[in-house]
Amino acid sequence: MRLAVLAVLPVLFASPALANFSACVGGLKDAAVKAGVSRAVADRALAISQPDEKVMRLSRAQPEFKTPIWDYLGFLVDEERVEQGRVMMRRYDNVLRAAEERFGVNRFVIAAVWGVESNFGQDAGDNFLPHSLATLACQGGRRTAFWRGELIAALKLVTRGDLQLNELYGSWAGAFGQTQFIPSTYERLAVDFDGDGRRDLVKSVPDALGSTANYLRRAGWQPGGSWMIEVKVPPNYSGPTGRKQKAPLSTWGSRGVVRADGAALSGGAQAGLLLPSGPRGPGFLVFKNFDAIYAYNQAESYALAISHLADRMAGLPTFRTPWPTDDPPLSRAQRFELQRLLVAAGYQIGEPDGKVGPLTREAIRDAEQRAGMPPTGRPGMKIYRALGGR
Ligand SMILES: [Ca+2]
Repeated sequence: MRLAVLAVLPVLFASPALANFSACVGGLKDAAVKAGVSRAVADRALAISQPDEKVMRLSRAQPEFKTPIWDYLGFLVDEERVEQGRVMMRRYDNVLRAAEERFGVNRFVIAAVWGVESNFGQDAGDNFLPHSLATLACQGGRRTAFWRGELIAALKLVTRGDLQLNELYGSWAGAFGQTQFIPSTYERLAVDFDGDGRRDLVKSVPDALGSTANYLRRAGWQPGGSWMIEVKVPPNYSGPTGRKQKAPLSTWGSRGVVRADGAALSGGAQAGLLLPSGPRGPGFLVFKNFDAIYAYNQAESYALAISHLADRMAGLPTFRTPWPTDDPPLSRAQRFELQRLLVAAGYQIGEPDGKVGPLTREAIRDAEQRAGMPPTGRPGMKIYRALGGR
């Protein structure tokens, strides 16, 4: 029984902070009710006496590792996802075509967003949103109002009947459902595409796909337009680059840029040039539709992944120009196998899950040194092979 008493002590010491947290949560409930959330929903959602430690840790973590673009893309656009995407596109062919018809957005791009955001609905996150968002809203800082707004938006979805409270599970930062919308985006842009009267982006694939198409259309998607083409630039190219530095394809042609297969560029379509790994790596001309994809997650690497996955599912090949690295990226299956090999070699990195975090990186660094390689911490092909991966 002594143990039980000891275990209570830290709670007693921390009680002023917990009292503040309870007061803050009480304030959130009142604000939610004032905004139209039912008292019953607010009370049930926010029956929480202390902040979620995991969410606090994740919200404060600084990215300790700059992921090379080829690792990022290797993870998101591997053969497994391309294959699975083709299967899912066949299964939901009618829905995807209907969404393409109604919103004008290319169905391969809609499916690619679905595939990257939730692995086609299989991995939408397991954090209970009201608790995550209350934790974030009550820890102070400049984004307090944002988190409070997202919490209230989430509870409104329940009050209105779009979702059940026990369906509000997602990422620690509030993105959830098959499209990983944050609640305010859900409120604004989700559509009921299966016609059952509810906007359910958690369980309804048609609602999720229709909502993704609606989002992209509202973000400026131009029906029938391209999103990205792979190109080559002259080896010493030093001209304009950047998504926003758009020029007609014919102008890019006059600057020495050609399609990746060597064909000339012509025509007046406006595009910007991305060289994510410099002039020696693959280059991309990106169009206004790429910007619509960019809006989904505010990152060019993300928009590249969606664009490329869409192209791959549509039957286009991998990039013609290789990335400028002699240590190619691993697929998800290979990352899983790499972790298994590290465990077999005695590293304590937990159960292999294919997700490369700090523990795995540290083990890779150590294994690299033991193999006489420079310690990078990257899950690349060299250390994979050195540990016996095939
Ligand atoms: Ca529905």
